[in-house]
Amino acid sequence: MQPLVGVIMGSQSDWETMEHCCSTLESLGIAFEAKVVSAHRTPDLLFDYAATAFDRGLQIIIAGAGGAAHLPGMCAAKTHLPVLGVPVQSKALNGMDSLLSIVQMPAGIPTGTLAIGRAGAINAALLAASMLSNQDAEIRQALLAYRAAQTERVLAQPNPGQE
Ligand code: RP5
Repeated sequence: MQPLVGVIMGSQSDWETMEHCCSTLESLGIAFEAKVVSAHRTPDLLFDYAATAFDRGLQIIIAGAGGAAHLPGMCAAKTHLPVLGVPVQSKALNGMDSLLSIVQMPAGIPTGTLAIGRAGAINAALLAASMLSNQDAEIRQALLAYRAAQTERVLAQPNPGQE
C-alpha cells in the first residue's frame, strides 16, 4: 500500500517512543513508512526526504526528536505537507528541551506539537487519522471504532484499582 504518513525520527534511540505512533497507525490500518532521518547528522537526507515527500504520495509527516529537536521544524521548512512534531523525553531535561524546540516555531512555518513522549506519539497517529478521515471512509470508521473501544474499556471498569 502507498504510504500516506511518513514517520521520521532523529535517532534509533527515538524508536522506543515512536513505535507507539507506528503501532497506532497500524491498528488504524493507515499505510505509513518509518525511517531514521536526523536534522543534525544527516541534514541532506532530511532535505531530500521532505522535498520529495509530496511527490512520493505522503500526505502527513510525523517527526519525533529529542533535545535540540530541530527535525520537525526543518522538515516543515522543506515541505508544505502538515508536520506533526513529537517531543521525545530527553534524559537531561526530561523532554522540556524537545517540547520547546518543537513548539516555539516563528510565524510562517508551523509544526503541530504533541505531548512529550508516548502520549504524544500515540496522539500524533490519532491526529493524523483525524486529518485523513474526512477524505477516507475506512480511516474514519477505524478512528471511530478506536474511540468507541476506548470509551467501552473505561465504562466497563469504573472501579479504580481493579484492572
Ligand atoms: C536527537 O538527539 C534525537 O532525536 C534523539 O532524541 C537525541 C539523542 O540521540 P542519540 O544520541 O541517542 O542518537 O537528534
